[in-house]
Amino acid sequence: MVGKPNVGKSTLVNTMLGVKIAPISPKPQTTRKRVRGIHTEGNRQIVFVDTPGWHEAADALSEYMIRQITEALAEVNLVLWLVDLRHPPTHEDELVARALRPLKGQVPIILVGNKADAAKYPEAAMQAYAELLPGLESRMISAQNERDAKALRDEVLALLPEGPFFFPEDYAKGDQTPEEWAAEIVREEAMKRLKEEIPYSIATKTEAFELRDNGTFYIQVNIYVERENHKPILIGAGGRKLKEIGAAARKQLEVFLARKVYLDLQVKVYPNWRKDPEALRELGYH
Ligand code: GDP
Ligand code: K
Ligand code: MG
Repeated sequence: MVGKPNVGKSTLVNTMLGVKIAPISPKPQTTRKRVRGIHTEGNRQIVFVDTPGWHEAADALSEYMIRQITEALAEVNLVLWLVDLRHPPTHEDELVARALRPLKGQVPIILVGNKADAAKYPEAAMQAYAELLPGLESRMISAQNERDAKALRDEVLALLPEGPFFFPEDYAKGDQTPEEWAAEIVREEAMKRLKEEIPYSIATKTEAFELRDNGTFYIQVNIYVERENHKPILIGAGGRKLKEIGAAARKQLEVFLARKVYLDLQVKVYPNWRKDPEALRELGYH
């Protein structure tokens, strides 16, 4: 699953799997690492790989993100290239097309025009995208529409080569640990509620994840900001913003874990972590 930021890659993976395994938000660069989503159906299995959006690298974090995409492209049997039908192609779509050119003829590449539900001129947009890398099969869909996602999933199943399962039949649908997932959900809910540069400069890390005797989970997640003056923005007046983030994340985690969750969020400063390879490793981007 590749494409520029915000075209709906994570949404499509989630709809295809029927459960949420990747965070979604209206902000670009919500997805930072590649995430696998596993769909098993009888004797067939698809391992979807959701990737960050392609963009011009600006710091160590975005270099990491681009590497996540190129590494994913090197390991897959099929590419779904997502584009946003509401708008004509931009420079970032051209970057994706350029990255996919060497794969043409090596693996099937399907050009997927997404957000058809909200597009004014979907045919014209599709035409313009198709010209970036001519000769591809193409589809128009809405990633939020279950029927569209399932039809595309069936097409993918038909195009994949035969081989052994990569994951056991009873493996969970996502390949992230519960600790990673808790951190991702907190980051998603925080990103949705932050503005300007701050959503991109936060990182989250789960520090504790325990099942207590009373049957509830205690989960402690740190939220890192790059600068001291970002802290009050994240916390909000009277702690309101942080409370909102915590309540929304807790709700998602309770659905995921089917248990009551006590979520403890702590805000910390980690100066310029996005530029520091050592910090990236520490925060789980390695
Ligand atoms: P990604 O960055 O490519 O992974 O995109 P996301 O899956 O995070 O989605 C970005 C935004 O587009 C979110 O606000 C989604 O709700 C929205 N979105 C995704 N798919 C569709 C769609 O088919 N139609 C519409 N109208 N919005 C969509
Ligand atoms: K996004
Ligand atoms: Mg995404």
